[in-house]
Amino acid sequence: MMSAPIISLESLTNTTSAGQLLTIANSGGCASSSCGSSSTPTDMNSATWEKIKDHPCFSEEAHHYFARMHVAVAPACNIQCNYCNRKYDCANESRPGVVSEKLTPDQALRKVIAVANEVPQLSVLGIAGPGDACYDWNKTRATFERVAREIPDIKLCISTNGLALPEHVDELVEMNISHVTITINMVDPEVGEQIYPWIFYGHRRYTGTDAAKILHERQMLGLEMLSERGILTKINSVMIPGVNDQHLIEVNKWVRERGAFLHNVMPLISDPAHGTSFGLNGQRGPNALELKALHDRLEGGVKLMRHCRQCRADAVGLLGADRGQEFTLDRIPLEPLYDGGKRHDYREVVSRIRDDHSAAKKEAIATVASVNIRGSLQVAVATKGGGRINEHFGHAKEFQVYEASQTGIKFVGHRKVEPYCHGGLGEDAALAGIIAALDGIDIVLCARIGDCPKEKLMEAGIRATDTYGYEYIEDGISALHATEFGTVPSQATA
Ligand code: CLF
Ligand code: SF4
Repeated sequence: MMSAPIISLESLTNTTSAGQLLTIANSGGCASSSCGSSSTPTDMNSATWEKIKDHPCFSEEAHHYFARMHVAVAPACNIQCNYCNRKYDCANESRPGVVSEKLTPDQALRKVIAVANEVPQLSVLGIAGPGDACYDWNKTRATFERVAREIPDIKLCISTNGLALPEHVDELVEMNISHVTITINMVDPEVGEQIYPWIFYGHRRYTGTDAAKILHERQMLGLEMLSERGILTKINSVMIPGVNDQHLIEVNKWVRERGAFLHNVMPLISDPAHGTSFGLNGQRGPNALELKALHDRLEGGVKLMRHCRQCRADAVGLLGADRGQEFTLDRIPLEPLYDGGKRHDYREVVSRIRDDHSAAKKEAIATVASVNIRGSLQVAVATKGGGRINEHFGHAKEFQVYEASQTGIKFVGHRKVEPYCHGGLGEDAALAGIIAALDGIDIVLCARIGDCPKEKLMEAGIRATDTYGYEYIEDGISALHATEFGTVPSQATA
């Protein structure tokens, strides 16, 4: 597959001049005139594609190009989850054990403007804890109203446990909040009582199965109301081995019947140091292979989200590369004025690159699917965005995992790691962690890798190559697949 000249994400996002951005785009040679998207995928209507094409969570493809930011404005919560310690962020959407910077609605507006001026990929503002965005509704509403007035094209997104959702659904529609996430961990109150010790509802505290039953009914009602009104709903479920892991198959069926758009099954992250009930009583989370096995069993139900990064409640940037610490209140201007120039120019650029990427991806997937060979290849890719194999092995903070098989090329997840390189030197301890994180991977694709880590990976049974550096991910995997399965002479893994 011939693809456009290589354009790194850095060259797009670190370039300050709009003219430079457009020059880069024009060098791509793609003649698309559509703005901000590649064409509608065949399995989706155009109205739905319009809603998700630049939402990095609702579209796996979009997460290569577009960024979200969260503002932590709604800290009050109306339930207790056994995986949550209220000192930290809401673990229904965010990474446990993290304390995010809490903001007033006015501070949030200031921060959103500062980020929008500096991060051209920004497309979505989310409120995702700590606390519950629907329960602490006045702060959620005040924040979204302020931001929508200043930056009308930003998508608004909330995450909720669902208990207080039904009473706000009509306001969500009026406020043009286009994407909602409900965390649903059970549809059976007997499973629910193992996850939720209490809820606070109608001025009363409930415990046991009574609490779980009310929560379940409110979650289902909220989901049905959102579906009736055409709001796209993602369901988050925390996979808790021995508690709800098998049960999530039932959850998937229930939410499918009620119109959910996406199901995001995330691993429980359980650590005694976080002081949660599960952490303290030894409840473990699933490993990467257990999570993948459950994802595979759920295929065929509600479309699965496999690219969630369980990000912070004050995260900023592309999903795999949090820039939140660059935009704390002490680092942003006191009264920034919104300038949409960079975001506009970035979208122009992406529309061209993305169409080229989309065509390359389609052809690569068809090529792999046409090879009549059983078995699959598990490939870990080092990327920093733009859909390319463009990160050095030693700099990678995560690897994106793809499976190449007779069904084509499928994104199946990611593995977080401590980078191998520190101050230009490789660290053996970090490499041991990376090798452990890459359990089950056949081969690593990256932009560059030195002989030393490559040999140590090989000793652990994991091959690595930079042969396909800077190619589109799917192009690289397709070429590798052909090499591995003998349709072209070997070149990649020597
Ligand atoms: Fe934020 Fe969530 Fe909206 Fe995305 S995150 S509120 S839907 S804008 Fe995304 Fe982060 Fe996963 Fe959430 S990767 S934790 S799914
Ligand atoms: Fe914690 Fe979120 Fe659960 Fe509330 S909904 S208890 S903030 S994890």
